[in-house]
Amino acid sequence: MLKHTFAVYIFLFTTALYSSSIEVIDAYIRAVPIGLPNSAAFMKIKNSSNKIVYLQKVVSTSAEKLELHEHVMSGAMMKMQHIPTIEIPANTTVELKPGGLHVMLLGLTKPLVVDDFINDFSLFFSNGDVIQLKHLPIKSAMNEMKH
Ligand SMILES: [Cu+2]
Repeated sequence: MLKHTFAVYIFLFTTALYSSSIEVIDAYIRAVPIGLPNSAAFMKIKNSSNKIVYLQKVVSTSAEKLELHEHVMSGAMMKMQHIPTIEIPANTTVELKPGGLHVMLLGLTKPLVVDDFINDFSLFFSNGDVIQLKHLPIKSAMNEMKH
């Protein structure tokens, strides 16, 4: 009985110790027709800590290169631009969405087919958090219109 209680205590302690202040919600990758080299990933990133956190790096075997991008106005045209980090202010949720911030996938290594999944997609944050998405859905760009 004593042993049992001790095990529960250890479990609670480690859970509290490693509980993350960063949460990734509603993440998906945009499906693209076969032959197109690039795509993008979108999601909401929630920072429930009292400190600013930066998304610094994304690693996945689904593309040769992954970059953090934003959209900026260039004259009358929207243009994508590579940025070093994505800032997640304290106690704020930042949305990566079409026409805004996104994770750019350059040089796709496999077809991105609707209803399929990407099984490795890791996000590295400045506070040391690493979020590994193992079931990242691939969705049609048409779904984006519904929002
Ligand atoms: Cu881009």
